[in-house]
Amino acid sequence: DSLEDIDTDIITLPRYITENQQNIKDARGDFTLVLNALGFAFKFISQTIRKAELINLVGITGNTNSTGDQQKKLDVLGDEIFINAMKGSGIVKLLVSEEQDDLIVFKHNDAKYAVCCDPIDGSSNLDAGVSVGTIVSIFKILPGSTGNVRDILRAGTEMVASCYAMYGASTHLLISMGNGNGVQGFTLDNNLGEFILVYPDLRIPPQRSIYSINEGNTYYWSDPIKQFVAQLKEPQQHIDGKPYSARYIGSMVADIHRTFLYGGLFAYPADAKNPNGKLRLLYEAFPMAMLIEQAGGKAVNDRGERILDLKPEHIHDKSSVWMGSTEDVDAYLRHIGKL
Ligand code: P6P
Repeated sequence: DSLEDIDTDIITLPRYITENQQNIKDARGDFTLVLNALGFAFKFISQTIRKAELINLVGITGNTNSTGDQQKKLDVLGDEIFINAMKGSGIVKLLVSEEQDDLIVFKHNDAKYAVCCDPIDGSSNLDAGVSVGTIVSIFKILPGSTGNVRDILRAGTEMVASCYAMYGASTHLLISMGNGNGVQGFTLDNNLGEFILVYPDLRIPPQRSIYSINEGNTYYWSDPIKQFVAQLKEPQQHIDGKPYSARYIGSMVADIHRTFLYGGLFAYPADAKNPNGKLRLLYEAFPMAMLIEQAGGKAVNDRGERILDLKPEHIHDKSSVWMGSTEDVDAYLRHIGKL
């Protein structure tokens, strides 16, 4: 593009925080440190994934790397990157990771935040070149706490922020910096090494006839869920007279990202194999529910309870989820008599 087309007034993630710190709690210092550490972790994981994909391609030709060492599983790498970035921030007291059985408490004395994450969600899809992501929820530790499980076994409404990075053709970051601050969408400019604001105050469409669910589980669903999904396939008289369209990627970040941009309904119900659902509350359902709600959508479980009102008993607790455009989630709530 020609020189005069260059936008010289771009809003980077650090600039966004600085310009909006009056309504972002703690943004005068500590919170900014956490967000900068998150930004670094996402950039590092993004670069590692692209490098790993390249290595895999080399691997296919039968060459091995110089030392011939076994390439670490990418989700272990992503987890190490994330743990070191949070430890290095100096302001995160404890960390819950999908990859770690127990929570990790850092030695920092005046650290104030608890971070829960799925470092590379959907990693099983990587070899197929499907977009994967990192999902993060952030709590402030309780007053006087020295960092323990009580800081995060709380209702989702007590989160101070949530975000996800999606490693697709580009690396996208959607973030909610506290209740009422909406959702901001950034895209990583690899040359600058900065996340640039591209979707200020992102709003999810109120309705879209797209449903996103793994129908391979149909046999194991309860009858009300079987009936609800079956009727999505019939002409929708009250909307446009057409049936819903099916879109399922099997990588939560990719399915939710599409739901943000196009609208529709994403669901992972409980079934006979997963009686509490498959998705984890602290680092999948909670952060996505906060983002969806802050963008004007809805997020409930099979019983129609608001996800953010739930409270985990263990750090890896699961929940069923129905989330996305309000009118489509409401169709489910009406079906189960909750609306
Ligand atoms: P299924 C990926 O493993 C994951 O945790 C989410 O990213 C995704 O939404 C879900 O599981 C897919 O599960 O059973 O449909 O393959």
